[in-house]
This record gives sequence, structure tokens and C-alpha cells, in this order.
Amino acid sequence: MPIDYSLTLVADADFFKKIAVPGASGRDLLGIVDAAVQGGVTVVQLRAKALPFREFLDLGLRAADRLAGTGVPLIINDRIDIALACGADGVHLGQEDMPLAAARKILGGARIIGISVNTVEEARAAEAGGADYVGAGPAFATATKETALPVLGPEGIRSIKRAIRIPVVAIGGINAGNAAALADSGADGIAVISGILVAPDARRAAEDLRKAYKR
Ligand code: 3NM
Repeated sequence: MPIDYSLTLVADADFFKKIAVPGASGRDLLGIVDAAVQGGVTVVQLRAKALPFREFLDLGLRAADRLAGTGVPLIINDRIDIALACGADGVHLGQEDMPLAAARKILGGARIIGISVNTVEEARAAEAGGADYVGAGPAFATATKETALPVLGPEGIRSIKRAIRIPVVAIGGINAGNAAALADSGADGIAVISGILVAPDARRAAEDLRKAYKR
């Protein structure tokens, strides 16, 4: 089944610890995931860089349970062991994470592997190595992830899109106000953390992002 990459929610379990969001204390990440899926999120990526293994696994199992039957794939950031243990549809790997070839060896061909890229060269390498999609970023400046990488902007995303055939998902600093600026980049979709996690109404935020980013 081809995947609809239109809108990825990167559900970051550490987000509310890092960034002060008024009224966010005790906000339930999986409740946000549910609402965002109702609002039109097409892929959920679970990210938890600072969570102990068992908590991440438990969250992954519960996320898989919630998403079962929705048609929305679950991707686990970085942790192949957790992806396998919770029956996720795939993994998303950064340039410093497990190399693609090793990940493919472990996961086999049936699961999705996405790779973070910042340059055309990285995108070409990901495609040549058998990645299913790339996450290209940062599209815009973002406070969510500490990164020294240059902001790509719509032009940078477009260069990456033109260089490869696998789907390109733009990430970094994207919100309903600037998503339309990426429309001409040709990206197959957008991915957000704060654009949905800080919103008081995750369903509405997802709806607004879907409306703002139409290819
Ligand atoms: N990866 P927000 S930017 C997780 O450039 C992540 O690869 C990026 O969060 C990259 O939507 C980023 O709040 C943070 O800007 C995205």
C-alpha cells in the first residue's frame, strides 16, 4: 500500500519537558495523536530521545494499538528494537543513527525506513541505499530541535525533491502560516512537532495544516 505522506505528526514524548506550553502540563501525547489523526494526520512518528526503554516501548505499544485500523502508519524514531517490539510500520533514522544498510538488514524489506537529510548528497545516498522516503530539513528555523544545520527554505527542499524519486517530507519550523510557501517545492508532505503539539486543539491544527499545504 503506498503511503500518504501529506502530513506527519512527529509525536515527541520529550517535547513538553523541553518547551513551556501554557496549560500543557499533563497533556496526553496519545490523546493528541488521536485528535490529530481525526484532523487529517496521515503518518505518526513517535520520537522519544530521552525516555527510558520501557517507557518508550510502552508508549509505542499503546500508539500502535490506537492507530490499528486507522490506516495511519506508525514510524518509530531512531530505535529499531522498539519499532520491531511494538510492531510499528517502520523507523526514521538520522544521519548519526544506525546506518541505513544495517537497519535494512535487521528490518527486512517490508518495513518503511525514512532518513533525515539536509543536502542533495545525503538525499541521493539515502535513495541509493534503499530508503523509502527522506525527511528534508530544517525547512525553516526551529526552536524544537537543536541543530546547526543550515535552513533549507523552499528552494533547498525543491533541490532535494528534484534530485531523487523517493518521497520527500519537509520538516522544521513548519506551521499553518508558512506551509503554503513550501507548496512549490514539490515536497510530498510536511512533518511537524510544535505545529500540532502546542496547539490547544490538535484536530483543528492538523486540519489547518492540511488546508495550508496542498500540492
Ligand atoms: N528534525 P518543529 S527539524 C525533528 O531538520 C526535527 O531534520 C528536523 O519540530 C530536521 O515542527 C525537527 O516544532 C524539529 O519545528 C521539528
